[in-house]
Formats: sequence, C-alpha cells, structure tokens
Amino acid sequence: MPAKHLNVALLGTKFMGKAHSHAWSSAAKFFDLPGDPVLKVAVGRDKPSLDEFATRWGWEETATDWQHIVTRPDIDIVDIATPTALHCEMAIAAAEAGKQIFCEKPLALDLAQAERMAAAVNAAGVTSYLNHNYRRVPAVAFAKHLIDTGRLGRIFHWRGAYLQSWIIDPTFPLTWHLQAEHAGAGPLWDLGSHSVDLARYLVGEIASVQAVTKTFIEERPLPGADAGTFKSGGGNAAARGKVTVEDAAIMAVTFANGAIGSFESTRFATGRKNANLFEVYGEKGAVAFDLERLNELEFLDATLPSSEQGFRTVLVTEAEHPYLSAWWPPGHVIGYEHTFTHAVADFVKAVCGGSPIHPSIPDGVATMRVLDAAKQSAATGTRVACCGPA
Ligand code: SOE
Repeated sequence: MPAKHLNVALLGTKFMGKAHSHAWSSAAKFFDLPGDPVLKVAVGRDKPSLDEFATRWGWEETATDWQHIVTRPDIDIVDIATPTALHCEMAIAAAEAGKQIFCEKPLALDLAQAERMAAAVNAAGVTSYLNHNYRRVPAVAFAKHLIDTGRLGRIFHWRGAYLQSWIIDPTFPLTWHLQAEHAGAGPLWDLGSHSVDLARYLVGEIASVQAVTKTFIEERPLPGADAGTFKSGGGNAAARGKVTVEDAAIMAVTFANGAIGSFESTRFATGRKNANLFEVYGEKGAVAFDLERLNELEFLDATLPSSEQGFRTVLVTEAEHPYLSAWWPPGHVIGYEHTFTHAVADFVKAVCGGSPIHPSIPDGVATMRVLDAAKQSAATGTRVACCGPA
C-alpha cells in the first residue's frame, strides 16, 4: 500500500530552510517510512527569492502569509525554521490548528514562551519535535548506547564546549542573532541549547547552574551600513547599534544523578568553525566527540588491564551503528545534513505511529529552564536551581 502523503508547510527559507528541504526530500528515499513527505508550501517574506528557493528545492507553492498556511486543511505538518522570536506564535497557531510540528532550536525567546508552546502542544495532542539534530548523529546515538548499556558505569563528569568564531570581526553587522528581542540570547541559546540537550540526553537532568557571560564587541554596524567607516571609528551613530546578547557563556552545573558538568558556548573561539565537543567520564570508561569529526567517537574501556588502556577512535560507519544501514558501506562517511534526514525520518515514523519523538516541544521546556537559570545566574552572580524534567 503506498505510504500516506504528508503535506509539509515550511516556515523559513534561509540556512535551516535549506537543511530542512534537503531532509524532507531525502528521508523517504533512504528510509522505509510509513508516510511520504510532500514539499507543499514554502513560506517566506521576499517573493522573488522565495520563488527561486521553491524551484530549486521542489516546493509546490510559495506564500508570504504563514498565519493562513498553518490553518489550511490540506497541511499536515508545520516546519518552523524561522528566527527564534517567531517560534512561539507559530507553534501555538499550528498546534491549535491540529498540525504536527517540527520546530527548530532554540525553542523560544524565554522560559515563559516555551511553557506556553508546550501547553498548546499538550492541549492539542499533536506530535511535536524540537530539532536538536545532534542526538541523531550516529556517533552520538552510539555514545548513548554505550552509556545506557553500562559501558561507562557511574557517570562523574560531563564536559561540553560548542565553539564557533564567525563574529570575531568587529565589522560583522548587527544581525538578528545579536539582538535579544529576536534571538533571546547569544550562543548561550543558539549553541548552549544543543549542548544542554545532549547533556540531558546522555547524562541526565540538570539540578543547578552557575554561569558567567561576556560580550566582547558591544557595538556593531547596522546591516547595510558602511562597515569600513565603522572600522575606522567614523560613521554616524545611526549607522551602528548596540549588541544586546552575550558573545560567550560558561556554565558549571550539578546533575540530579550526582554527576557534575561544565559547558562553554562561544562565537569567539578563534579558529573553531563548528566544534561541538563533549566528553563523558565514568567509572568504567569514557567517550569523547567532536562534531567537526562527526563520523568518529573516541572510546576508553577502563575495564581493560591498565597496560592495554587508551582512547581509541571508533569509525561509526558500520551497518549496526544507528541510522547507518540506510546509507553506505563502512567507511563511506556521512555529514551534517544527514542528521536532519534522520530527524525527519524519525518524525514521520512518530507522526504516522502516533508515538512521541524526543526531544519534543514539552521536552524542550527543561532545556529552556536550564538556560533561563544560566541567564539569571550570570546576572546575579549566584548559583541557580533548575528543576528536573518538564
Ligand atoms: C549557529 O551558527 C548554527 O547555525 C546553529 O544555529 C545550528 O543549530 C548549528 O547546527 C550550526 O550552527
């Protein structure tokens, strides 16, 4: 029997819109799915670039009014790939219209918005997914398998660092990512949300946070202003604006299960491009991961005789590794975009099977609670308790 068509409306057509379009169009080709995603409507603001995007990716229609699209009876799935400030109203509207929701991270501008989104999803009884796609890197899912099967034993430490360096140039303009009203926060939200989600997935719930944040460059040229003039110290005040988010954040946390952890989230780690790193240390072993080498997992088996111990690199490309049987033979590595395809495949299975997929929007509230506590801690200089699961 042919798989059920699932009409998708994509809200947002920039970087994430591109990554999601690739995933919606590839998932059913590589995975046997109970539903067949149809790239129905791409929604954006600028009609000419929207039409080019739709033609390039095979979206059947384009629209500029997301409010109408999310209520259209023929739309089954609403994919929210817009800047953070739009997530809340879009998710609530989609939930109230009974749509299944695929939402980009970070979940929301703040904890209150996140709780409202979760309440709307729970009230509507729809399937929701919060795209922390790094859970679906095969090497990360394999690390989860090692931890859950006891290969590391009792966990002592989490060390996470999500390091980028794309705004060190002071002439980089004041884009929405650098304005609190559009982004919620800086890398603490953008990158820290990924790291906190991974820590909760691999180690457990976080009980308390102590954080420091820093903004290294406090003023930037407005988009379209003459950056050269700004650099020379000239230019009028109207051509530049205040950065209202942090450039870097560091957190120290306690976990509810007794482990402790550290997090770095920065856009000023000179030379690091997209280094989402973590290490997990336990009584029987340890793992280490670097997104810039995402097909590899470092594993230490501390149950071996100490003379034989050492971190070894597992090339996570065997058919028995998570997701890999859908792709290529061993050693034929995969990339960043494959993690979005894995997310879409799991989401379609959840939607058709009426089963939850994690992290859901309600799951994301616990991550936002940690991030919100970090923001409070950085502002007050105190350690802030944050509850366990949502
Ligand atoms: C930040 O530049 C960013 O695009 C994040 O927003 C994404 O979540 C991450 O996957 C890559 O880096």
